[in-house]
Amino acid sequence: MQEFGRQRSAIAAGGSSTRWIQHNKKWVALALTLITAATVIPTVLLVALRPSSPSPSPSSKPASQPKDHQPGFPPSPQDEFNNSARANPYTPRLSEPFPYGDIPIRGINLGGWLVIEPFITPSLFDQFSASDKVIDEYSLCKKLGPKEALRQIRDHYETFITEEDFAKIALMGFNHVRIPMGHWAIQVVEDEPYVPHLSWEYLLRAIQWARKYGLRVMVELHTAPGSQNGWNHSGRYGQIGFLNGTHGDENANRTIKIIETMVEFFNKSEWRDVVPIFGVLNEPAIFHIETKRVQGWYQKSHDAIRNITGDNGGPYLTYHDGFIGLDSWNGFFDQKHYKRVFLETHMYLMFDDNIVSLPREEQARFPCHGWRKILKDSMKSAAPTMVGEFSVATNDCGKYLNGVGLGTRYEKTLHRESSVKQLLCPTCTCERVEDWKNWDKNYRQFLHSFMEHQINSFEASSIGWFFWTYKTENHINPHWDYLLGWEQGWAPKDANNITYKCGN
Ligand SMILES: *[C@@H]1O[C@H](CO)[C@@H](O)[C@H](O)[C@H]1NC(C)=O
Ligand SMILES: *[C@@H]1O[C@H](CO)[C@@H](O)[C@H](O)[C@H]1NC(C)=O
Ligand SMILES: *[C@@H]1O[C@H](CO)[C@@H](O)[C@H](O)[C@H]1NC(C)=O
Ligand SMILES: *[C@@H]1O[C@H](CO)[C@@H](O)[C@H](O)[C@H]1NC(C)=O
Ligand SMILES: *[C@@H]1O[C@H](CO)[C@@H](O)[C@H](O)[C@H]1NC(C)=O
Ligand SMILES: *[C@@H]1O[C@H](CO)[C@@H](O)[C@H](O)[C@H]1NC(C)=O
Ligand SMILES: CC(=O)N[C@H]1CO[C@H](CO)[C@@H](O)[C@@H]1O
Repeated sequence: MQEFGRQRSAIAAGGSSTRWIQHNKKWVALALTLITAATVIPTVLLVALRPSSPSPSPSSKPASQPKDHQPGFPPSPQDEFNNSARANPYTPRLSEPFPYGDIPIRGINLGGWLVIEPFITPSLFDQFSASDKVIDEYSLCKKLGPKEALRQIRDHYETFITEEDFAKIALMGFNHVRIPMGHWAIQVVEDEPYVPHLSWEYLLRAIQWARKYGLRVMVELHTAPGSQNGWNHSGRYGQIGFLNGTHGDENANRTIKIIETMVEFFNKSEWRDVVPIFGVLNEPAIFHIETKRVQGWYQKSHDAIRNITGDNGGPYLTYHDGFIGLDSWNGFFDQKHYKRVFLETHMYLMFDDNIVSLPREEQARFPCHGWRKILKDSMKSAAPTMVGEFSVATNDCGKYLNGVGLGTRYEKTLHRESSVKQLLCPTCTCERVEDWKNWDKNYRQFLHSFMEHQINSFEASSIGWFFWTYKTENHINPHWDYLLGWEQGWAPKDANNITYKCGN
């Protein structure tokens, strides 16, 4: 269904955005313990990760921390690891176990924050012209150089998501937040230009905010060294270098080391309750890599993680279906060996030509039968299954979704290897479809029903869902922007209380 996966990216031109949000006035009052948690622990970890390092030095601060950096960690008056908060009355306190399978995961992705995507924050890419070929986080950092990349990316981390957003996310009725991470949070090699380590500090800051509002966090590795899918959101667009090519095995081994470091950190009692799920690797493009090799790597990474946490400890692990169809995983996750593992899938309608051209009424109800059935089958025959990403897009018109100059499936102008397509429908046009201010009542109602039918269907047939994504810069891609939908009324005011249900 989603076999072409997401291919989002951008070249852009003109303009830039400055967002200053006053949110860190209270930072001065912070206890040293917090700074220890957020700075020294990762430093120790990062130092410890280096195989040659004889003894970690807890006093060294990461070089990436500039003098004027003012961490806006949430003030926690008594105990910075206080897990007594709950997100809402339907959700157990963080200190209690979350009953996966009984209470659905109701989650939101923080896309485009600690892993940058042109599709979500075009302004970072708008400073260049197409000829600069700045197309992903790799080329962005390389073009800017270490000093300027650090400045711009720190500014982005600092402003794009703040404590206010976590307060809002709790208010919206969510119980989980999925946070995509780049491998550069832990480690960069040789000539990789990514800003190292800094995103780890912001991740911990975010987890502390989540803790304050009773939200559980799924930390998720969105990029592998070498790239696991060749898409812009893997950090680097182009060839797949994970389990493929000359350095394929080396990159795969490195990815396991990075995962081990992350999991070992979150295995500690201070973090365990607020990070109950770990996404091992986002969207490996298994249709381009040998299935057996990826499955072998899934097993190896699983065993390495459980070697650290024990079979019954540590976070739940999610493994992505790799676009080969959920039923390809039937029998793979043998319950004796794979304890506490979820199969993750991403449900996008607009990458499938056949569904894109259905009438709206049928699109809105599609999740109720098509997706519901394959999820139910997967729950029965593969593993507890989770929808890690979905949106309300019904076409691929979104700005830079496929990449500038690449066209769209919707208008039948997308350039890709797979030959000429039939015109999808006589009236399919991308013109003004993203102009949300002019969407009429009927279209808004369609979006509302499409959104809630998905939610209802996922809850009836899987262990839960995460919308992709919380926000896009200046609502540039409105079908992907939950915050906009929440403000405008096509996302539920309270995710625990929806209006449109599938019926039976
Ligand atoms: C923990 O947080 C709760 C609110 O979530 C608060 O009522 C309680 O006083 C806090 N306990 C400590 C020891 O800080
Ligand atoms: C796999 O690696 C080879 C060698 O580096 C490369 O030519 C090929 O394009 C890669 N495959 C994909 C799908 O990126
Ligand atoms: C990757 O790790 C395995 C052990 O799990 C080892 O046998 C293999 O030689 C390593 N490959 C590379 C290229 O480092
Ligand atoms: C588990 O840990 C032991 C001891 O540290 C090590 O020898 C073994 O190779 C590890 N197994 C995996 C799958 O990482
Ligand atoms: C991880 O946590 C479990 C308890 O949940 C514990 O048994 C195990 O020793 C921990 N692993 C490490 C490396 O600390
Ligand atoms: C659910 O939402 C409806 C309006 O859509 C409202 O009337 C009702 O009070 C809400 N129920 C709860 C439990 O919040
Ligand atoms: C800016 C841009 O479009 N970058 C790349 C993102 O990915 C697409 C394909 O998925 C490439 O063609 C683009 O060049």
